[in-house]
Amino acid sequence: MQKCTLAVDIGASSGRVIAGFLKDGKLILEEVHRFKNEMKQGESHLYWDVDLLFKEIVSGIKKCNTLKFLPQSIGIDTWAVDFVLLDKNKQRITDAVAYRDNRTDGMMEEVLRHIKKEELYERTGIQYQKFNTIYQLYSMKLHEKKVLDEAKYFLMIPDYLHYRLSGILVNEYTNATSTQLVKADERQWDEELITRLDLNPSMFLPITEPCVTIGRLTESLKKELGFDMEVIAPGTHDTASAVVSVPAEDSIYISSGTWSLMGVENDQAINSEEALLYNFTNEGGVGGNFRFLKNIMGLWMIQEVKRVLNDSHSHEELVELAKGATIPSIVNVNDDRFLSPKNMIEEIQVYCKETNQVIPETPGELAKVIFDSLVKSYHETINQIERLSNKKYESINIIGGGSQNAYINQKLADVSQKDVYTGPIEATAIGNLVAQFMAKGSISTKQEAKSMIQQSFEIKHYKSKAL
Ligand code: LFR
Repeated sequence: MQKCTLAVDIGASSGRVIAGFLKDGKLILEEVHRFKNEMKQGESHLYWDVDLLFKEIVSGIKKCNTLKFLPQSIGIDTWAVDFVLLDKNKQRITDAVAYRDNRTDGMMEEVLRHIKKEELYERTGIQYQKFNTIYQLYSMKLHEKKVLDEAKYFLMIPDYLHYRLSGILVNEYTNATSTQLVKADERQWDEELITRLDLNPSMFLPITEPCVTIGRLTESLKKELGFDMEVIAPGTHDTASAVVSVPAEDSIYISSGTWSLMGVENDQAINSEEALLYNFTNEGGVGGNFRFLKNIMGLWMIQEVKRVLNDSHSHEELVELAKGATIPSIVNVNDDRFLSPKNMIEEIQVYCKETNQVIPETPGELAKVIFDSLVKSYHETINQIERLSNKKYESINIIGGGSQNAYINQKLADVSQKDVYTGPIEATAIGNLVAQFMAKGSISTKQEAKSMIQQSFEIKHYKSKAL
């Protein structure tokens, strides 16, 4: 049996259980199990099937036996903002409602009746996104008060999955910050804010830092699996884990997947009026810094186009088709209309019609419009980052699955006139593993982690073509 560490990384469309091995200063990854994830339409809400996700995690752990891997610890990361509530018997009493559900329509306005936009930003440093946990909870306060009153424990999705593994309840820091209910300077729940919104502060647990052992497997899981292991909190927000893997010390990053999260790492939160104006966020990072970044709509738009086309084209084919298209149209990718439209193709076409631009018809044209529009948004965001942090950056690191889109990578290098480096592709799982190695002392610093990542994974370089 070979000892390993397990990272569970669940995104909006798939989840993976990945085994990590440290060998001669390098990190080696083996995918143990991959499974589908999707938003499901319930009676009244879009939701994530968290029971199924937990089953898949257990199936992944079981596969280790066949592969002769002996896991020493496990950590889970997922997307942010979504949560479940438990009652006094620690039983789940809500669905894991998905953030693209329309229950948050109008809720930001409701919350802002109790607190000024500037004050909320100053306290939390978190960007205004209509789907943040604060608005989801407020919607429950207005429409599902009974369930909310019954709730004794608030858990984000990875907290809940860690609870199912270990029986221990924690609220992990990086993901907690995405709720817009944590005080940026204190790194704890903003009880005053929570009380002012007439929510119950006692359902939030004291916040636990990442890279900390939560516990060990429950007795029943130990029996079922035939072994025990530690359950360790990584940066449970997938973006927090991904940013740990940015290979360069001082560069702009884009964590590219369903979302494009573009920003830099800072020691202090920047919650100035200008940062609010550009709607930047200061999410809590692994190791005590802040991820100063902006959510850009990301590959969600092309994933939706692909879905509407009944998956007749692969992502790689769409990238090739985009290269051959000539359509010049551009959409504002950050318009809320693209968050959860019924039909992404029609939404893009209507937008182009409304703005008197050429209407994309073919898959290649649609792909080009999306990719060019993303690059335009990245370029604007670079200018905002440099302005807000009062600093010029030489390069951009694109990490995550979306870093394989050669069309976007080259175009961004050309438009920004900066070096673009891409990889590692598995940034999130790597960051998750690094946090577990840090908890166990086999890696001591983030710098050590970065040099190990540089030695272990391919980083590609896109040079800008002279203008
Ligand atoms: C990326 C991500 C983003 C978050 C969005 C919604 O997967 O976690 O960081 O803003 O999903 O949770």
